[in-house]
Amino acid sequence: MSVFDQISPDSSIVVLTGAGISAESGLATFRGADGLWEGHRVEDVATPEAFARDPALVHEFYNLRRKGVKDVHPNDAHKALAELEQKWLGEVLVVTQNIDDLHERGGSKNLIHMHGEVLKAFCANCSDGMGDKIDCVDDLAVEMACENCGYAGGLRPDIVWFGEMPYQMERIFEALQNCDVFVSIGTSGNVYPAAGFVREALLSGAVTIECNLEHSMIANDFHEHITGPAGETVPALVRRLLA
Ligand code: BJW
Repeated sequence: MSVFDQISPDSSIVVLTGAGISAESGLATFRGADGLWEGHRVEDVATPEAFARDPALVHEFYNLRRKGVKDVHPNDAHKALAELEQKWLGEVLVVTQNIDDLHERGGSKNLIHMHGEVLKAFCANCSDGMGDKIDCVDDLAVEMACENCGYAGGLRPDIVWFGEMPYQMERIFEALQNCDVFVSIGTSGNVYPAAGFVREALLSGAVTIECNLEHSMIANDFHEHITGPAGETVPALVRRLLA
């Protein structure tokens, strides 16, 4: 019996996405051959300590990423997930680790950006990052003053760095505890808590499916592996679920 025979058409689906889903849109992944930025590992730039030590370098990293996002478009995998959300009888929640806006532009509505959004910012001097965010389409710089408190140097991209708490964890864990199907797309399973979501879904009795170019670090936790580029495998998976 295939795992697909166990999925009823009104079941709850949680989809976790990572950098691999945006790769075919032209955005680099973190840990592939092209995963370094100017010789820095993401772990050395994406931390509050790195921002305190060299804010100009961290701003440069995210200014380039912001420019990159504006030049790319959602691919067939993003669009297929939006179609699934529209047509599926049960709930479909997409939890993305990505800071780009390709899921929203692809049409997804029930979406959580657990690691933040590069097109938003907040002032660390007058906000804890949980409240109102500022739209941020242009470059950020150290000398820019916050419009709210007037302090220069506090503005930072709305990114969850290593050591910081990802967003909406309560809502995510509640969804995992109630899900029937967990699908992981284009993520290597290196970074927690996202890498632990599949275990949580297994505890709920969910069917777990991994779509990736290769088996991830946490591949053993999946009932089904669909190997290949997300732009092909995700539309095929959605067609199969909707059939
Ligand atoms: C394709 C494809 C194609 C390619 N089609 N597939 C020791 C043990 C356990 C945990 C820790 C530990 N020490 C520290 C920690 C915690 C730490 C952590 O996990 N560190 C690890 C390095 C070990 N985590 C944190 O600090 C997090 N916060 C936290 O834990 O708070 C406490 C807490 C406690 C309890 C509950 C809840 C919270 C915060 C993590 C923040 C991560 N931030 C980053 C950078 C910011 C965003 C940005 O700049 O963009 O987020 S790191 C970076 O990695 C980014 C990504 O979202 C994240 C995941 O990467 P992803 O998406 O998996 O990309 P890759 O490149 O790794 O993989 C791509 C995959 O796609 C590959 O598998 C390819 O094969 C595949 N692929 N092309 C299909 N076409």
